Amino acid sequence: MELKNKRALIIGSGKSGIAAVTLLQEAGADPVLYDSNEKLEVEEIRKKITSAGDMEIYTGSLPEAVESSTELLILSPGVPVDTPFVEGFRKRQIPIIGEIELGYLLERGRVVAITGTNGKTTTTTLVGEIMKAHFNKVFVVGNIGNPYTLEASKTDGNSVTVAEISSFQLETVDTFHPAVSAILNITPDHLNRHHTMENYVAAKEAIAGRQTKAEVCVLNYEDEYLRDFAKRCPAKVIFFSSVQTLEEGFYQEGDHIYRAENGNRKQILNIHTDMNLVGQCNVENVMAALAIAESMQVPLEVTLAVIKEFKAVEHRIEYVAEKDGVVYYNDSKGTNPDAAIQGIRAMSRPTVLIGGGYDKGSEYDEWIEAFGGKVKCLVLLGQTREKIAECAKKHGFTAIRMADSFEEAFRICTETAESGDAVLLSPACASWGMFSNYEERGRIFKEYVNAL
Ligand code: UMA
Repeated sequence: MELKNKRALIIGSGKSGIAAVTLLQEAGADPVLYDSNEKLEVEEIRKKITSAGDMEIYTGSLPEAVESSTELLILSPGVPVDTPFVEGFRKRQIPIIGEIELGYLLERGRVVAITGTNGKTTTTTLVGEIMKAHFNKVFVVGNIGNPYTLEASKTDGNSVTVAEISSFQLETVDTFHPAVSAILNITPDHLNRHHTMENYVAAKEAIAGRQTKAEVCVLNYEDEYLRDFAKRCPAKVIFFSSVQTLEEGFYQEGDHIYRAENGNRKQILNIHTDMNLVGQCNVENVMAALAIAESMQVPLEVTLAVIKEFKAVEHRIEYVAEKDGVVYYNDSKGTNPDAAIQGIRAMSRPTVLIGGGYDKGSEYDEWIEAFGGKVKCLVLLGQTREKIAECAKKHGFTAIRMADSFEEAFRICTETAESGDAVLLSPACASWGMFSNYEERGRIFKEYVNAL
């Protein structure tokens, strides 16, 4: 796609939108930035863009003349693709792309792309470290918080880009074509945005949409959606499984991960002595990373050395501190029930759990069932607190306390937890509405803990 002289309208003035401005300017396009939030000040947004000059920036409503002169629409990940506003552009056949596609237009090297409902950030970070140990020029981008558009123009024939990609971002890809892709798992999430599970699954599958049999797509054998997708996946599939022995692929058996290939099996690592990461979800993330690294021809000893050193990512079942015999864990990244199930499973002590937040249309039954006698008190807050409380009572769990603020929730935890217990922030909900993002929620939690 030619960007030169194109009048490109960027929707959203968050991280993604701001980064898109610079890329478009460098490519010779004429970017216009728009944010539908009327409370935002144009001049405040301008300050965030070093090269803004007198470029057009609008908030609240968009002048008709800007809409009609737009030749390319760039959506931030948080902008739903089916709003009447976006539909208007689609009807006029204006190309609509997102951050990942825009970055990819300038990509010169090889791309590894990782998606999945859970484990994306850990796997992307780990794969990024592995690639950095073997290749000279590596970029880690995408949903992880570093927009692709910030790095894409620095890529070259020898570089490797490792991209964490959300379902939101996959709705707006077109020519995006990774050398290696991975879908870690698919469980219900973001259904308020995608409306149906079919749409959500289709968005995830788009990661491999342009791949060929000469390229690799890494899939979780234990995920029914993904086992089904393997039948029609255009790339060569490498499976991993934490449950059963595979004839081909990576699998966990007992305390070890094995690689089975062409009738041979090789022991790769011990999940206790060769890994710092804990929990079944992390064994899966490591297997996906092993498959990706192998597909990128990284020597196994390089990959194993990185895995051995790798520690948990911030906000993902992160140990914070022990205070008066109570251990505090920050799992703010547990933004949906499935991720939060992994959080609770990783606890080995009686746990006071903070849950609730923004309503993404999730169901909480499986999460509550996963408490398994381990949760001594569930402290609820946010938009979803009543819905979760009702669900918990339906499952016979009544040790619930309601909090009107995060601070109050934390105070209830400190009053309830006794020496030998754990306090876990793993809310099963997004942070939006109370915080700007899950990172802020996690940081504040850690501040409260450290202030004890
Ligand atoms: N906005 C509009 N119109 C709309 C909707 C939003 O103008 O219809 C404006 C808002 O007023 C706001 C701006 O868009 O000012 C926000 O854009 P955004 O929500 O896309 O946020 P960014 O700061 O650009 O961050 C995005 C991703 N955010 C989302 O997907 C919601 C970040 O993922 C990502 O790190 C960043 O781009 C760089 O790629 C965050 C996330 O929560 C971590 N992701 C979800 C998840 O992991 O579950 C998918």
